[in-house]
Amino acid sequence: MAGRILIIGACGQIGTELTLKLRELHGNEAVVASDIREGAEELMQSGPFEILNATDEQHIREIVDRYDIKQVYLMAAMLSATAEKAPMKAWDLNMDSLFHILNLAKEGKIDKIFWPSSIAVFGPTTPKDQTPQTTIMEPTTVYGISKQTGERWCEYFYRKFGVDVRSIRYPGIISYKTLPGGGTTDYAIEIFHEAIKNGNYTSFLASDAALPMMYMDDAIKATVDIMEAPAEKIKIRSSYNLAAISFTPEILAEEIKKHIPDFEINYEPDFRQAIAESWPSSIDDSAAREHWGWTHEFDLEKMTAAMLKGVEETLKENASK
Ligand code: AKB
Repeated sequence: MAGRILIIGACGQIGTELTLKLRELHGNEAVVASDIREGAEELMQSGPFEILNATDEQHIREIVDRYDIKQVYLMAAMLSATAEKAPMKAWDLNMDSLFHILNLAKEGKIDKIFWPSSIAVFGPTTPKDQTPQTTIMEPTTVYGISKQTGERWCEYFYRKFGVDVRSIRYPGIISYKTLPGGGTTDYAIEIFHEAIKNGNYTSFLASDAALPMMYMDDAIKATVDIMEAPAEKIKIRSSYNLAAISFTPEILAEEIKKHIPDFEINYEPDFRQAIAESWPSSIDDSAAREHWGWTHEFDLEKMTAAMLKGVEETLKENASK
């Protein structure tokens, strides 16, 4: 089969669901999953899989040749909280992997790239509410610095070499199939697991830490939509602001209480609170809506109901294994 898709970081929180969606859309054999370790059973069994370190340029090139890869989704990255503990490792992973893929496209070996950026590109000097697409960006985390730098390089490769690279600034992504690893927004997933298992949760963010968030189904839809849009509609080649819901731990806890009335939340903010405070509370994503027709489906109520159902089913399935 000619012109396959490669997902690097396919076993992560977003990579897993993205791979399954792309296999549903393009056929199992057309989508090659890869990661540094094996992942969920459904992903491993539904199509081709390769163990791949995203910083290993030669191995990436070998896989691109062997499978005749024409599109790459580069989902491997070290997220905000983990990156603060290993700054140079995070920088190497987040930047080297991007350069390997940008260079493959520059050489004409691949046609299209998806590379995720994040709300972490913003910093304490950025306007916090309805953060505009173009504004002050002075990120204070290693992860944010790597994503902002990546955005500049994506735009540079587009302008200079015509590389078709597309990107969105993901907010915190909420899902139940695969756990996230090392993000500041992860509390919004942990809370559902703890609410169902124990009826209480201790949040590592303060009660009023408002952050932009999105349910996984919307994030996957945005990713597929931006990649399928005609090239002329993608007018921003750094990265698009993307938004759906914004809430605080307290507001989320109130929503969960509508389903689990005895649920209790406590607050013990740790180093991740400072990261959250440096990020926007809400995002203006009108450019994505105007340019390539982005719309979201899940509000706080719909997301909470879907998460409680999904986490409960997953916990039951795991218990019966
Ligand atoms: C993180 O918290 O690091 C990520 C992100 C917002 O990019 N979820």
